[in-house]
Amino acid sequence: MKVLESEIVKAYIRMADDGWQQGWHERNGGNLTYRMKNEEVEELKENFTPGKWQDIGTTVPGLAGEYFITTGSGKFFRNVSIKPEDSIAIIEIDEKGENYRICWGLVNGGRPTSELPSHLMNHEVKKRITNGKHRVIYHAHPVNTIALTFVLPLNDETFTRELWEMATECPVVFPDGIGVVPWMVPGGRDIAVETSKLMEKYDVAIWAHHGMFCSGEDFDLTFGLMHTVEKSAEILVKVLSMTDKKRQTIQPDDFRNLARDFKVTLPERFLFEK
Ligand code: 2HA
Ligand code: ZN
Repeated sequence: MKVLESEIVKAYIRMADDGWQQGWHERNGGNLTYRMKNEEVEELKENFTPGKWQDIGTTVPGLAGEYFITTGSGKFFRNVSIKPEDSIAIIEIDEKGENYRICWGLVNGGRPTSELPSHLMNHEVKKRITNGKHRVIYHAHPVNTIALTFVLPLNDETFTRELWEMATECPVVFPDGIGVVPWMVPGGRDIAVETSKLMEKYDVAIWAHHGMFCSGEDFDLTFGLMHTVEKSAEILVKVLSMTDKKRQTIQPDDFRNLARDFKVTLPERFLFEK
């Protein structure tokens, strides 16, 4: 089967385009990676022309032998649906988890996303703790979430609680909460280590003054998670633009009642009295 005819590649391209249409991917902002299933690799393998092994920039032994679909470094989400062969790639990880090679795509040259270390370290954590269920890591630059990193204290408790309060569905969609990484230089191993530590606990990590990372089982759930967090952030930006004091909001006991009826566990550390 041709790569661009496969359902999983079509779904990947659709998600990239959805992100572009949301306004989360100015220029070359953001990146998307998907850990392929064996059967998806098998059906496309006849198209692969593996290039040279290259250093990942970190070590991910838990991902040895895995294949990923990834956006290219410096490529624009705007172009993914129009010229996918130029914008995205399928890469293979070596047996030690130290190197990758391009098997398909990036036909005009280039490398996988500049955030490959963060993506792969997040995938390694999520593959382990979800028994392989999570396959998608998504990084975008959504405006309202970024705006909040200039006004809220940069800690997990504040971001989780404030965003939970903005929409009743939020604690059900991200019951484990949200992690926050202080400003760091992007692209390297250090920020990847900090982000992957948060991914041990959460499916969402916010990078201060930069953007957001989400992890999920499939494209719908991961896109939906980013969308829900960003919409909640938009409501909070509007509320804070009107007043610094909410007249009424969802209270800790309301969250406990919601948790009981919706059968989710909400950690008590987010249900503090204010
Ligand atoms: O340009 O978003 O974090 C891609 C990025 C870097
Ligand atoms: Zn970014």
